Amino acid sequence: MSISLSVHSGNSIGFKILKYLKMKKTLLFSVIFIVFLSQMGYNQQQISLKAAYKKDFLIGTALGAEHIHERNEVANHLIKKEFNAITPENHMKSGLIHPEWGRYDFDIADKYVAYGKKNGMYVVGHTLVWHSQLPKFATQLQNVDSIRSFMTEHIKTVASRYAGQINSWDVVNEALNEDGTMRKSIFLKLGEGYIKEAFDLAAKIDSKAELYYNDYNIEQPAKRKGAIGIIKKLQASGSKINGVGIQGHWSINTLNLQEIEDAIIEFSNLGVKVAFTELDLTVLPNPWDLKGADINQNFEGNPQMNPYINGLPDSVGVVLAEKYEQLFKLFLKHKDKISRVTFWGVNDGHSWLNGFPIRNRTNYPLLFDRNFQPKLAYQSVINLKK
Ligand code: 9MR
Repeated sequence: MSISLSVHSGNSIGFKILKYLKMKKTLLFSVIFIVFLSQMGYNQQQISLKAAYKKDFLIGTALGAEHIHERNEVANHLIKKEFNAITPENHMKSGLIHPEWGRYDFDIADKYVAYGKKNGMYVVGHTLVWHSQLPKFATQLQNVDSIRSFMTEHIKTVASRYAGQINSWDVVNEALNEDGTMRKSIFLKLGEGYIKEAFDLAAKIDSKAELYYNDYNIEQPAKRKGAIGIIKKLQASGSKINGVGIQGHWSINTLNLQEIEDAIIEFSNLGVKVAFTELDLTVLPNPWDLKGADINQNFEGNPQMNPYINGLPDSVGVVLAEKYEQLFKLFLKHKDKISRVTFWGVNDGHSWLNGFPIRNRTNYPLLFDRNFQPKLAYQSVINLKK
């Protein structure tokens, strides 16, 4: 700024103007400096889960219809900033995508796949064969031929529609009982070989997609043994299986790191990748943790079972952060075996755990709160990489 004023005395008008302009100049520099500082702060916030863990494994989230439709700008920004992998929480399940025999509703699934592609994300297909969330007509099928034709037509139609666009399919979901035996689902009426049939068909239709077996509690020894059996049988018969998905629906009260580590090692020893596909940590009491509680008892509305309706106490937030830190430390220790860690939901408000196993509760199982703000648990996961 050039100032050309003749200054005659300290009290002259010219001097006052000069003083004023100098003040303005100082003010301008101060403003520039503050903007610079806040820009630095903003840049620091550019840290994200996906950037922090870039060299280790993918970091994913499950998307509901509201996210796929990009209805909430804040949620949308957060998803793109933090995650590089996505799973459709519900909209590729047969009950939604295949509501009637021969009729498919691909609308939201198409948008989901397009969203992943547009944002350069790893796109998971969830799931081709699952006993739950079946369309009503499928639950009524009785004879083996119609069950087989439902399963094969479903896989053919859905997998071929997205062939080349899905990075990995959860081909079969939750085929096991807790003791490691096969779950008596409608698919088991086809014999245990239905798993091989499903994997082989998926491999034939979409040769590019990685194929996973996905289940919960398979870190626990008995069920893990069952999952190892499934993987070994597929491998022995020449089927393609790339990975196993340990869902990771755990609790801050009962998290068992030793079992998780044993499972990572044992699955990886079979030559398959290990993914944590549906991670969340409930902070609420579970009916089955209460000795003597009747599981069929209706706990809805019971304040003892829903203690944090007005917010998560700091002390519990700290425990949640510690548990997440321990888990991610373990994941990092075995990063050579782990392909992806996906959270089951974007933020606490969205989590299925607000409605299960007791309806209408206020749970806090994820890294982002109901206002999409990172929690202490987020910091603890990020800090491991600093
Ligand atoms: O989070 C999903 C919830 O919105 C659905 O109501 C529920 C229906 O069974 O499925 C939930 O997701 C499940 C996932 O697809 C498979 N593993 C267990 C998940 C939690 O139930």
